[in-house]
Amino acid sequence: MKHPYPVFRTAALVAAIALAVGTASTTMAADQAGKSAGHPGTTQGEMRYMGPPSGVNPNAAKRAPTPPPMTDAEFKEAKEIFFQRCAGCHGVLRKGATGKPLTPDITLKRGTEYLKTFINFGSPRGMPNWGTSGQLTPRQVDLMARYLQHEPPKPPEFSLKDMKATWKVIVPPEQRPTHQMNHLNLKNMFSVTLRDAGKVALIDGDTKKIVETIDTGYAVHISRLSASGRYLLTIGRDAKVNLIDLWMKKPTTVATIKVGLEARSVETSKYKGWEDKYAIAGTYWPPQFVIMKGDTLEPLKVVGTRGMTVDTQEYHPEPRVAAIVASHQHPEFIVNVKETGKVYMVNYSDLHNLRITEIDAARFLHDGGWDRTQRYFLTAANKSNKIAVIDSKTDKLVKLVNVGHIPHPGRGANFIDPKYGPVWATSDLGDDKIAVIGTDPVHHKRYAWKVVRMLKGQGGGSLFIKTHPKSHHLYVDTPLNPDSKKSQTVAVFDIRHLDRGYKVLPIAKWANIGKGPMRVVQPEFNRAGDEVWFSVWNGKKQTSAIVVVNDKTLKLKAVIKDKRLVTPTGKFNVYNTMHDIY
Ligand code: DHE
Repeated sequence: MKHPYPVFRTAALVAAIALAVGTASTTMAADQAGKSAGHPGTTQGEMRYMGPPSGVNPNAAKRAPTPPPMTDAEFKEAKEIFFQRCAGCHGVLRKGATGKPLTPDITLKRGTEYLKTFINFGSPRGMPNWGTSGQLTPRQVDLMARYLQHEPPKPPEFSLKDMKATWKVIVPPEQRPTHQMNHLNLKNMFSVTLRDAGKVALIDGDTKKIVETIDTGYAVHISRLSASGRYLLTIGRDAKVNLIDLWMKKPTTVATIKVGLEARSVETSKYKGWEDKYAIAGTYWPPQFVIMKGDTLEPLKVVGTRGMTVDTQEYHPEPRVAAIVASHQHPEFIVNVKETGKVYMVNYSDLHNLRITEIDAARFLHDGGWDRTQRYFLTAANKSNKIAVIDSKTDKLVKLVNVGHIPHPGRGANFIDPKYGPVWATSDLGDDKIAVIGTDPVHHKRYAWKVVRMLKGQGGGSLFIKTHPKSHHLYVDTPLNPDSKKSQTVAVFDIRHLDRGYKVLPIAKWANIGKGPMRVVQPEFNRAGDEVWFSVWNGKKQTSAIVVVNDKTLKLKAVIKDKRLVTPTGKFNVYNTMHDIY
């Protein structure tokens, strides 16, 4: 056979001669002794088996060009700036996420001066103007331009063993109550993220009083409820999971674990027969998810998400785990793998023979929620400007629906459109649009999985949209809009008359908490569906509040103020979160 590369021909020839002519007796003796003459500790048999030349042409493996020099102190400073400000968009390994890839094969070709200009002035495609905005000094801009031409330093992996080393069962299941030991109306309890305090507040939805604040991971991202409603799970940005038992006399953390270095999502098993059995947490770093025991958080199975992208089918080393939901159709978790654009249907019925159905959706999967039948999962591929519709019964992609610029639904909003029947809606981060998508392929087939209306809201910078089966209002926040008139108010549409536009509710003004960069964020209904809660998210040292609006009258009902309410953001009503009502 003709060997592709001359160097290998020579090597193969030498090896063949050595094998054929070589000192047979020495070889045999060495083999019998289990040793190799030339490679101590390895038998000739192993040498022959494992040592043939590689098929990779050495010319294809290039020596990396030399990046501009940096001192250790400069490298350390640049690394800190990168992880604080840039990793969220460009990824820890700079392979590209919502921001462009910035690996040395690209940046070295651009060079220091080009990169400095980019960092200084930003770009119309979303790169902030770090220099001219004054957020980075000219010295730091130069530092970052040089840093980006070096190989990205890689944070450590986090294995099952690492997780186990952090795992604590504070109250073992056998020492926990067998029924609810407190008199709280748990179904109307709210778990509220106190972002910069590293806590959640449990707020009684009836009395509007804080029942408890509980220490959690750093900047808890979301709370989820177990199917029975007994356990509340939180996940910190630092990937710490808290399992809180709401049945204890005083709701308390009964187990904790750290599942990685950075995370955003946690969920528990909800399929019939599997309620509360498993928990799952997804991490941004390392890119993986772990399935744990539902009542102790014992880590059982870790699965990496590195792999090929759905479109160009190239390897991505850092596909972060975004939203996770529990299927109601099968014993499955539905896991959004962000940068590769895949939705994993992870069947947890047999963890030793794990079955994952990999669905190709679109890149940059982020958040999403169920349609009203809880069969179809609608999830935003945010920078692809699409909503992917997943059929959790057949485990197939139904449709990729084009919507506005950077859809950001949270879990979205389900309602009955007077003209188009059952629909689900998302607002956008990047424009003022609200896409209303038909979700009923049985009775409203011609509208199913189509944008049936494109409403116009107050503006871009929307993060969350919400309604409730008992409400005829659709609330749309705009906390990231640069205009405080929009970031401090909320738009509300009357679902019966969507073409009439929206009313604006002055939520921050109603809170009456004085000054600060107040942002009104994330509407959440109470259990009855007759009031809606908004966070007025202020600076860490300033007063924040929660404003409760009467959904029928759209009038102010209550303002929750308490010095413990530090930077409230997400709110999760126990009943609605348990039952996926939104
Ligand atoms: Fe979130 C949900 C990621 C910034 C408040 N956020 C989610 C989910 C993901 C995510 C993947 C879905 C989880 C799920 O359903 O399993 N969020 C990210 C980010 O990567 C991002 C853009 C930047 C970051 O560094 O974290 C980000 N998020 C924010 C905020 O700044 C918010 C407004 C305030 C905060 O507390 O940090 C914020 N994210 C929320 C909330 C939800 C959420 C309240 C759940 C909404 C819901 O109704 O389900």
